[in-house]
Amino acid sequence: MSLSREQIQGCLFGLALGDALGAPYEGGMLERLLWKMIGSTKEGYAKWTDDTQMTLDLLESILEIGHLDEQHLANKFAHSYRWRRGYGAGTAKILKRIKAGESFQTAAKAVYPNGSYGNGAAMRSSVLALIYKDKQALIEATTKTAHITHAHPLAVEGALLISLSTHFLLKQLSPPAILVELIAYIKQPSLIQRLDVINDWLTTGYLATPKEIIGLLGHGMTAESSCPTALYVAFSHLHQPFEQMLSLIIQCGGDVDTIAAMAGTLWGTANGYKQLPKTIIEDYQRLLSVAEGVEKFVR
Ligand code: R7I
Ligand code: MG
Ligand code: MG
Repeated sequence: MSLSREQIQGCLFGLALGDALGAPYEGGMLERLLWKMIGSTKEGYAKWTDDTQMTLDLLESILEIGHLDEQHLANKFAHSYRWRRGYGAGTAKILKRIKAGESFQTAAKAVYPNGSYGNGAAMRSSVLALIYKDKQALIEATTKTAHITHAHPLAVEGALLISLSTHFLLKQLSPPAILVELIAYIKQPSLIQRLDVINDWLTTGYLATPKEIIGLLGHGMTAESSCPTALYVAFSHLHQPFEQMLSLIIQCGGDVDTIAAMAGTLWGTANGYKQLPKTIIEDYQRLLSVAEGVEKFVR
């Protein structure tokens, strides 16, 4: 089954909108104050952050050379790095090392010896499901691209949660069916435990409160404390307006831009571009042209 333009644009714009509209609410007082000063273009459009930048890098790298090449992608990530995009502290250091000529394999373990378990690989992984229709190929591509900056198994499995969920949403599986599929691939106990919580909430139709979401799933910058949260919020709001889902994410606080980017990309994939808010964000034309490039590439 070929992908529709609606699905491709929905996946990419759902992510960028979640990121740009969530960014003003990320972190504590200081981060919010800083984003107030630098978070919009001179025309007044909301800016997106590292989440969208790395997603664009990933797609543009593949479109440019016609396939996935980790070194090409690592260089692209490194050259796109700007502190103003709000990168995670460990990722910023890794990207500076790569730019200075260090191999990504050693740079990825230079900050945290087992590799980062942040959500930085997961936040850029959904779009891989647009490129790789075969599940096994998608798993390999997700794992490879995650390793460039996030070698820890929790970060890799967090990325798989997002890319595989996107894959199954493109196939129009229901959230409970997707959870069954995910549980078959995930090995990290802390992720399985959270998937079980989500399964309970979804199958009983219980709508968890922000306090329960924060307590049982999390709202942090690590993969385990944000990827399951994004899954739950998206899966419980697939038939609600995007704005309602965003409002719940903002109420949960914490890593708002990234949870909204991950939930947004799932929501946009399932519902399509036309259902997304009409808000114009930074570089709207660039996003449209990358989506068009993907459409041509996968046809
Ligand atoms: O994962 P990463 O790229 O961060 C992405 C987040 C998103 O919220 C973006 O929007 C941006 O704001 O940053 O960045 P990393 O620095 O790799 O990981 C994020 C955080 O997870 C780190 O700053 C650490 O607090 C924590 N972390 C770890 N802490 C201890 N030991 C990640 N890995 C480790 C670890 O091995
Ligand atoms: Mg960000
Ligand atoms: Mg974030």
